[in-house]
Amino acid sequence: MKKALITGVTGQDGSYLAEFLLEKGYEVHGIIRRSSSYNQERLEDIMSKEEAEALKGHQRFYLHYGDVTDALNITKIIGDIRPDEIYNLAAQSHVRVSFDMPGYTLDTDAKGTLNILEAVRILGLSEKTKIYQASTSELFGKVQEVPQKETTPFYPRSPYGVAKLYGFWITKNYRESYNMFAANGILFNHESERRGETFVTRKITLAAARIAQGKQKKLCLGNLDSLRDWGYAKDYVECMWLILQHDKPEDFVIATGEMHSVREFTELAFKNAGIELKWTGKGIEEKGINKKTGEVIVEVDSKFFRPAEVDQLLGNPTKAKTLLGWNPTKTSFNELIKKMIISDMKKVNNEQKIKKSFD
Ligand code: NAP
Ligand code: F7E
Repeated sequence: MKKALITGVTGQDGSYLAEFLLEKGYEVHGIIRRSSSYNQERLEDIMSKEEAEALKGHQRFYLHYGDVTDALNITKIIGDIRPDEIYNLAAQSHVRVSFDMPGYTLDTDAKGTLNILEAVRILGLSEKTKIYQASTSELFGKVQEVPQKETTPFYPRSPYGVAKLYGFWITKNYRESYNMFAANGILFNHESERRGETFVTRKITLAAARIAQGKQKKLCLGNLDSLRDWGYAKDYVECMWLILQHDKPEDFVIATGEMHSVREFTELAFKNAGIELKWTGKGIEEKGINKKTGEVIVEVDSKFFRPAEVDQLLGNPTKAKTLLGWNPTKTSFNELIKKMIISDMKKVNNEQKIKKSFD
């Protein structure tokens, strides 16, 4: 049985990847941070299935306390497990927050990656353990070419992007220096029902569901003109695995090849929640109005603007399609929004029920 170790297992991608690898028959180990509040919500499906399996003596999912900034702890965990594959997904992954916490973002996203590579090397696991590094389209930042592919020069625009740039190059450097199977997936934005609530897509789908159910009056957003290549997270974790199954370690752009604006995402999300929007005004004065009621339900607030913005991202997934046989458009843009809205409509509805039972 192959063993995989996932850092960032409590996150959006980590939880989907753990499910995917368990389905493939792996023994899966995840690193979780000690927290004063509950942080395993996204793992609940796995945990309930695993509880039953553990009772039958078939446990295949294990959690370990750790933090990628703690090199000793990471080395101990890797040494104990001796995994066949490591997926390094742990990160301070919020671009806006990286401007507020550049030092912490550096420690986790850059030094954390080094800690994993170095642990594998000093433990003598370089020939056994393959490493996947969660690189990002934020490396392209102020884009030097449209669409972006594996050879497009990088120009990161945030402390997050710059820290991830180190992660990218140190992964490549360990591959070239020590002959390790270490590969970067340069993933463009990918979203889902499990997306963190402060990323723009989830912020929009949750607000649309709340506004549709009369639980919120207004949604305030930043740059509506921003353009992103948005895919579905569940499709993207398959690619992480495919990258490590390829016959040699290489870096891959993972994207849909389609680009949409934040405005377009907002419009479609509200439409799926049963509200038709019309736009008036320009720039900071732009507003989204409920066509039926005339109420202003979307506004622009400059507090969501970034010190430096990435205006547009569009990936070219040809290499992944050709060499890995990956299908970038398994879930369309419309389907992605529909899935998120259906899930958030249910969530908001349940919130009401839960609240009522306490009244
Ligand atoms: P996410 O939901 O924010 O999850 C991040 C995970 O990292 C969480 O499990 C978090 O733990 C953990 N973490 C944070 N700091 C840590 C530390 N110091 N030590 C150990 N664990 C730590 O992110 P995601 O969307 O799943 O993304 C997964 C990875 O892909 C990240 O590296 C991200 O930068 C990268 N990426 C994401 C996208 C995207 O569009 N989603 C695109 C390209 C690249 P807690 O739950 O305890 O906070
Ligand atoms: O912003 C604009 C914002 O925070 C997308 C991370 O997973 O993908 C993600 O980074 C765009 C930006 O994601 C709001 O200015 C407008 O242009 O959802 P986001 P991101 O910054 O693209 C990359 C690939 C990663 O690697 C990261 O880990 O939307 N925007 N209004 C807003 N963004 C937010 N968050 N909130 C707003 O109100």
